[in-house]
Amino acid sequence: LLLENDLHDALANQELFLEYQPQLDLRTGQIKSVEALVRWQHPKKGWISPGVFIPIAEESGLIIPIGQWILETACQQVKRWEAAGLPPIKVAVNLSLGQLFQQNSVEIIQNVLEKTQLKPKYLQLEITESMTINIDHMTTILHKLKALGVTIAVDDFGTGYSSLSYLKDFPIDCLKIDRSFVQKIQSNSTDKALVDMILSMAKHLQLKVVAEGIEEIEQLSYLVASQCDTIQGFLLSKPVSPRTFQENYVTLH
Ligand code: G
Ligand code: G
Ligand code: MN
Ligand code: NA
Repeated sequence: LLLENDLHDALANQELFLEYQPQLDLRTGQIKSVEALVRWQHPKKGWISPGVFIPIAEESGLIIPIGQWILETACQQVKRWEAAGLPPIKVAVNLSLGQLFQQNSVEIIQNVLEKTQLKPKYLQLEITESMTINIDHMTTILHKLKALGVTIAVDDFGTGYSSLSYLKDFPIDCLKIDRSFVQKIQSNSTDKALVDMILSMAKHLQLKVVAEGIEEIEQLSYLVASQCDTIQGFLLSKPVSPRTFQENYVTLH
């Protein structure tokens, strides 16, 4: 409850900020996208993990203003990089269930795109399998979002307990293979089989795949050989500030 009170002030006090983790397009060898990740520098308690405060934000309803701020800041940042001379970068933003199921969620996202003047194709929204609890409602919302021109990714794919049948209903563009599978490609034959299965299924369903949590060169080599589309992980870069991304971008190309 104490942390909830602090979180309430965090937005106004500018204690929240975004970092961006680059994603490497394996076909072109270029950085064409980033994932936005929220951080909280608490004035007294120091760095607090989103793994801790996002659930608090979700339970308290603070995820609505915080989520809106995240979305707007991320879209604005892409425009800033563009103004600084970088080629177009797509930004992936994590959405919480409460954000998507709030009244007018689609209009709110549309307004952010209009306000920031970001072309919708440069925004990817990340949902999770846990959001499949109300398939009908979710399907309606996702189709409206797709109509705006944004793309949809399923985050942490394979870790939920949901049936795969939502893949028939949801207009999904991309699967993000959870890092728990990727990190054991070398050591665990079940994890390797699951990664192979996801890649094969995605190909048949014409979905893009982002493999997350790549930390070792062997994992990268395997994913290149398996024709995975995109990778994200500490091997390439940890999440960084907008300035660091911009400065390193030139070096990486
Ligand atoms: O960045 P890190 O690995 O510490 O993130 C921990 C968790 O917090 C992850 O599950 C991640 O999806 C979530 N998270 C990070 N940034 C955001 C955000 O902007 N919005 C939401 N809803 N979740 C986020
Ligand atoms: O749940 P979600 O996939 O949105 O969470 C992304 C989180 O994963 C980020 O907080 C980021 O810090 C973390 N992450 C990104 N790359 C790696 C990696 O290579 N290894 C580990 N352990 N974590 C990573
Ligand atoms: Mn994510
Ligand atoms: Na993930």
